[in-house]
Amino acid sequence: MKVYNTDKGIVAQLEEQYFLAPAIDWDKFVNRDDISTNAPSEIRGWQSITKDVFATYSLRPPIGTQEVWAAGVTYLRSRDARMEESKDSGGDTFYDKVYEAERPEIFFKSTPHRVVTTNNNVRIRKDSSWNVPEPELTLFITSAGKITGYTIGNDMSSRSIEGENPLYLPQAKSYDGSTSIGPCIYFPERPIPAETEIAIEITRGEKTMFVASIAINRMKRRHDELVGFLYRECSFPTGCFLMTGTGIVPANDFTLASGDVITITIDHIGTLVNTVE
Ligand code: DO4
Ligand code: MG
Repeated sequence: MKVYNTDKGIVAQLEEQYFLAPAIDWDKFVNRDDISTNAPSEIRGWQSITKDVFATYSLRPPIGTQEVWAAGVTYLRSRDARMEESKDSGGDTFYDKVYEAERPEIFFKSTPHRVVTTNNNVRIRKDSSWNVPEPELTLFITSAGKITGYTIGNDMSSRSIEGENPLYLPQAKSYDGSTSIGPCIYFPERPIPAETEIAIEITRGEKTMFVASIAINRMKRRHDELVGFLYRECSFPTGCFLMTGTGIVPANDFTLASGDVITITIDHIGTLVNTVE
């Protein structure tokens, strides 16, 4: 089951059928541990709409009042890229330590008002010279701490600010237009398969500037391990989102430019497309 937030209300997709609920509260609907098993029978009582009608709706970020958090240095490629970018500041040693440590890196990424979705613009900071997207499988976790859903996340990042000093991480990561999630939340009956692939393409005009993919089983940490740390001393009354870190970082000579189109696809979930403002 996939659930979309639209200008007309919540749309649920069951296989190839679409159903609209104009007046259901997003937070209440998504924050339930039994959503994948019990919601489909309720949804079949909603208003049935065609795929063509759904295509005329405007998608909103699939978020209500939830916070977005992010895990970092969960893949080897991320560890190596951060070590390179921060070696002049002496910050490189933090990254190999956190990759091996019991406690993962988890940071606050975004309040809902900073979140955009597919077909919206993402932003790069005006005071940053080196910028990349980070394509990340993103978990939806209920207030009870159960991972029930998955979406696609783009953890837009300033490598120049983060590389200057690891203490600048919040400025490198959290700013208007730095967070894209969507296009839907995918609520499967079983956890997403370990072989699930994340793929990214960055185009500039007609030219493909970067293309890469990675399977989520290349991640060093388990999803429940990350959630366990996040929920240790934080409560989330309506659930929350957790980006699980990137395994894809472009080479050091690449930086995003205004007009670039970032396309991220994750098996089973769909495609998230954003243009850099
Ligand atoms: O430590 C810096 C951020 C790491 C990150 O965002 C990632 O690995 O995805
Ligand atoms: Mg990241």
